[in-house]
Amino acid sequence: METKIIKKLKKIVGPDNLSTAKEDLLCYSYDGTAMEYLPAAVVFPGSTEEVSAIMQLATEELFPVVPRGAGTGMTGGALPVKGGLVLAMSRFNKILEIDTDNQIAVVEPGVITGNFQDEVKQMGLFYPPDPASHKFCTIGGNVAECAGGPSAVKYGVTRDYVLGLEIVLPDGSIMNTGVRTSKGVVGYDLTRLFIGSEGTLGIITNIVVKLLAKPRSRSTFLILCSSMKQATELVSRILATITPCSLEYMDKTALSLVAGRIPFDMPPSTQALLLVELDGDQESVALQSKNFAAFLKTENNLLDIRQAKSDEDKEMLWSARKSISPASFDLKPHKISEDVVVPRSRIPELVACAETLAKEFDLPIFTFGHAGDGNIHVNIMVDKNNPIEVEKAENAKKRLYQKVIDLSGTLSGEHGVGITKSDYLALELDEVSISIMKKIKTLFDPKNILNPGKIFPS
Ligand code: 2HG
Ligand code: ZN
Repeated sequence: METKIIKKLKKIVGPDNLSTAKEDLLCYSYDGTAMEYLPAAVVFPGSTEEVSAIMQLATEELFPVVPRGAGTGMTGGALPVKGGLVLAMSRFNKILEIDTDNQIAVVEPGVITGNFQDEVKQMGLFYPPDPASHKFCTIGGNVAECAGGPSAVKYGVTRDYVLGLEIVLPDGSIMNTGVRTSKGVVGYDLTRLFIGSEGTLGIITNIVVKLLAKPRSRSTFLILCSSMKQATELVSRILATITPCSLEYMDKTALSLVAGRIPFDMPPSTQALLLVELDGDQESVALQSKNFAAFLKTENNLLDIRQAKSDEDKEMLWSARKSISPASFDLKPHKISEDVVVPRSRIPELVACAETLAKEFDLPIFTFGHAGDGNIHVNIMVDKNNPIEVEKAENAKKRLYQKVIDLSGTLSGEHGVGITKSDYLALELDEVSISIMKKIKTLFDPKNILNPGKIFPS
């Protein structure tokens, strides 16, 4: 990047809020995919006006700008694949307002999701979207990717909680979308267009979210199963009986990665398990738990059922569940992490396919995730320094994608397209949809300066 541009950027944000030092750039060169692309500079704007001035400069000088939250994304959304400027939103870290009467909050995009959840909880409120990385990821990143998590089965995903956005467009103009009310249908829904747009259309600088009343009680069960088939076939029957707030699945490998964190003993014959949580007020949770236990009694051949007796046990169970992703690197140094979704009744076919692929390609491939949504993480473990393994893993991924489409599923439930799925866009979307999406991108970003190289095949 030319020195004159660096000088102009420093003038906008102040000299302390920009770096071109290699040791700083390295920290902004990777994300949850473990791929690396070095930017030319990283900038830390402190206000919407500064973001706007940066984008005006980028439009004049035509350099790529890549917005970044905490870099926990799993498809390369925050990677500067074409170099240029990383726009780190870490100074946008304030919760600006929590309006308890109207159950809304206004937050800056760099706020850590888990911190925000804790803050509203203290006021008796609840912000449900709970990606496994909630302790490190940011709300801005969650909006950009439309993140979900275990509670999506009852409460939905980030999209269902965002009421309005302040956005800086690639030409520097500032746009406010949506409402601060619980309803609003004036004009096209530009808010939703930006949710899940992976930082390709504009830079989110302010977010209005809706909140719920905090559920007062929860009850957590582990259902131990003798096969993947047994566990996954149970999913639809559970959902026909109760509405849990979470219904998670782990195969035997996922379980073995975190078994040490689970506060119960489990028979060695456990091949898969379901983690089911019910929430609500005390009376309703007691009733739901009673009905659920009665339902489980009618299920033959379950290995066993455990119910968490204390809050500590519940925390440990969730910590075990949320540790599967980082613990997966015990198996191999890298992974292809998938977040495919199929209709719930087709999960048994999906996990069987993953098992077949593991055998056929002789790679560790395991499955876990948000079974209540049909959203299963298929992790293909690989050593990227071994080209034969990489080729096998890519072929396994291709076969998996085809199976998902054949099962009427979708390639991504929560991690987005980024660069890891862009070559497969046409497998799921028809030509007309892709062409309309490209036109939308061109409308907002005619010079292709904002997060170039994402979503669409290059
Ligand atoms: C989870 O649900 C995350 O734990 C990460 O979405 C999934 O590592 C993964 O594949
Ligand atoms: Zn997930």
